Amino acid sequence: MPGRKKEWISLPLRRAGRRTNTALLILLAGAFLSGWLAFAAATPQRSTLATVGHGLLGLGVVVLVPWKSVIIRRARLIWIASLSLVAVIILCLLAGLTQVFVGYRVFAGVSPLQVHVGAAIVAVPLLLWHVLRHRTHRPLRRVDLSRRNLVRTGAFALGIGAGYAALEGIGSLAGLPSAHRSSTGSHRLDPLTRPPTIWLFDRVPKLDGAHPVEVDGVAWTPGELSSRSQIVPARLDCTGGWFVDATWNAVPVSELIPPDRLMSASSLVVTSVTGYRRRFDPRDAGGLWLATGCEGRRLTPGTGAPVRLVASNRRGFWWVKWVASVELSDQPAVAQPPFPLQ
Ligand SMILES: Nc1nc2c(c(=O)[nH]1)N[C@H]1C(S)=C(S)[C@@H](COP(=O)(O)O)O[C@H]1N2
Ligand SMILES: [Mo]
Repeated sequence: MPGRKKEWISLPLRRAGRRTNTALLILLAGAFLSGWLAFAAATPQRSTLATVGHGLLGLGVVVLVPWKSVIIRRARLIWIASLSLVAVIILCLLAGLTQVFVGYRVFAGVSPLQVHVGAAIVAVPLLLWHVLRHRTHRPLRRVDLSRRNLVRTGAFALGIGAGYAALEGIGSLAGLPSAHRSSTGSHRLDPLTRPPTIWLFDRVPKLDGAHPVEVDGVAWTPGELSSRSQIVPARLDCTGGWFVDATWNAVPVSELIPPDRLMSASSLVVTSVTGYRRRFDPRDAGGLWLATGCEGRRLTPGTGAPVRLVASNRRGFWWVKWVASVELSDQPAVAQPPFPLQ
């Protein structure tokens, strides 16, 4: 009996209401925060945790779509800003799913992950406005902590976990790119053909191949660095959604600075000729290298020639290209914006 079946499906949806909205608000805030953390985390291990959490929270938003649709259909008045919010969140979810299941592709100059992040940033003011508009609604009530509601919340969380596992399973059975992504969610590219990546507004500078690098007051030519270099395998994992495993021809920074000077500093600042810079904890100097080559070839102008930083265990934006100087500083390593601003 089709009528009955419809009733059976719509029964749980009748509960759509305040708790759906509260759950969505928590999920969206959590997704934004975990996405931010996944990028900001200094090491891949931490960003893996944040990435998995981010996926679960995002899936939670998808699961609530039927309930939220009921609420939207019931509304007497819908503001354009609220409709825009819906559109932007749908775009954000689709771009995120594309990134995971289709892989790293650039469509019309932008990657799915750039669309995902851009949509999330646009969603913030719209969501704030939407929440302020409806501020008379109390998001939480005592009944939310009733046993029955806690069980429902637990079932919801389990459902999301099961959905996540199912999607991963389908991805690997179907051999989709999701099955081969790294634990940070990035897809593999070829180290020799990857296109050069600019963080935000930086530019590839015109540099002489002999441009020296000043390390703690001592000038080194690329030739001198190259003659002291070793072969170092390291993964460059860009927050743009791709990674390369490559061997780098590089000199450990810790070999160029006396250990006692290094250890008495509060941080180590690596600055590009363009002004782009990152500040590191001196205890992490063992993972920092000055590279003049990649896969046995000299660096190309776009990928940091003549000298770029290899920051093993750090996401791509820490790998300063076109290094001008490596300096010791008495400011702590946290004294910098979490992300470069150029
Ligand atoms: N000076 C400078 N260094 C930079 C960047 C930049 O824009 N300017 N981009 C960073 C980012 S986001 C990444 S992922 C890597 C990319 O290195 P590649 O172009 O060699 O692949 O360089 C990093 N180093
Ligand atoms: Mo990056």
